[in-house]
Amino acid sequence: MSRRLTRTAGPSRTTSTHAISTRAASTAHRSRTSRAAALAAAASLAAAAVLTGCSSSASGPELKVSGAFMPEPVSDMAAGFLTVENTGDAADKLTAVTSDLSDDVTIHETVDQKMREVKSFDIPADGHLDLERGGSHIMFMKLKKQPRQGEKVAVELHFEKSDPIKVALPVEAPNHNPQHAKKH
Ligand SMILES: [Cu+2]
Repeated sequence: MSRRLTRTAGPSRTTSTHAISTRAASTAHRSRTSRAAALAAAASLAAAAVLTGCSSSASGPELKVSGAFMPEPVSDMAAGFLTVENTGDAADKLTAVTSDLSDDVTIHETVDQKMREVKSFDIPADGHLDLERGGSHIMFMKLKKQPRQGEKVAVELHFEKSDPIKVALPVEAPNHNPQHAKKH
């Protein structure tokens, strides 16, 4: 297998450029106010719930995907990047990604500028998972066709708890990097 590929893009002499962001591990965005509001709403709706058959206020992961893209591939493999935000009160995991583009799609982390496959990525409660250049990413091997800039690649994200989410990755320029502006 040819999975153990070293990164060749970018200046390999410098070591600090592609440091992995640790922000994903922190749970920066806590919003207790919305939970309090939800509890109040749930209390006032308790009687109504009897009529509608609703269970108590929903809890669990609440996932939303943003910032997805794929740099135009320059070989028969490609990478995908995106952010999964979890506004729910329970953690989830990204466990797999599927796509018509490839039968060999895996999720990779990057350690010491080398990437390796992982079984899953944590998506903390009130937190987010960032797949970004120089760090964790979706890996597409043995592409069935060569997507071009301006096209979209459909993928389906699979999670431990949440239902799958379909995402269309816009294909951007090979060197596209939205993270570039915010220096680490
Ligand atoms: Cu990879």
